[in-house]
Amino acid sequence: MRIRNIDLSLYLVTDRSLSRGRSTFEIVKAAVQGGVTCVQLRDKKSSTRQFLQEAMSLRDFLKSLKIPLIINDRLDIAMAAEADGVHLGQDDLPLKLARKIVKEKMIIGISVESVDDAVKAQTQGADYVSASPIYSTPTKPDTAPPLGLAGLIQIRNAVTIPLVGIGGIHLNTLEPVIRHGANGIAVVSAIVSAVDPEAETRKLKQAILTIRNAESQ
Ligand code: TZP
Ligand code: MG
Repeated sequence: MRIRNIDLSLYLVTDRSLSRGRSTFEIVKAAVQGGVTCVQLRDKKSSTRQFLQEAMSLRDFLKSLKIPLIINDRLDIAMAAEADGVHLGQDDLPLKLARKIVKEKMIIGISVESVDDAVKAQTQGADYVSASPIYSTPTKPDTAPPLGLAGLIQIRNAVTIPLVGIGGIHLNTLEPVIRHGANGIAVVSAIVSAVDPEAETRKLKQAILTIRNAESQ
């Protein structure tokens, strides 16, 4: 069932190949202890069955904690696992069709690489957009050119739905992303490749809260 008012403050995107031999479940558990507010299962390598299995065990774990589970790319797996949502890229199942299938029962997030993408996503009923990538990142070499902070600001000014930044965001680069209006940051390597994912998550979360507190003074 869809969790309303999704908190995107610190959004973990998983990647087993960058997890230093640790399982995705182990990383998610540590990240939850550290304070992530949303988890996306992203798996480009597993079979459908393995992907589904992982989605189901994460769903069982996260449900009791009321942390939303979003499935990357695969609406079928999101539905079968009864996840909270699906995250679609510009080359995945079109948002309009995904919305037609799930109606209002599921969160749909969209990766956007331009103002036009963002406006279209909002018009077609996306629940949030991720501006992608903010900075270039070795985690995903095949991205569009980085938006930078200038691109992020343009997207922020163009849409009212929640927005996260993704790509090259870690402890030393997150501040301007939050200051320029992102509702949160989505990270892969900052958490999954950390020597201590729980401690790193805690630092990221604290940094976000500190920036927000300073802004509300
Ligand atoms: N989409 C755009 S950039 C990216 C994805 C999945 C990877 C972000 O990884 P990192 O390690 O946080 O830079
Ligand atoms: Mg995709």
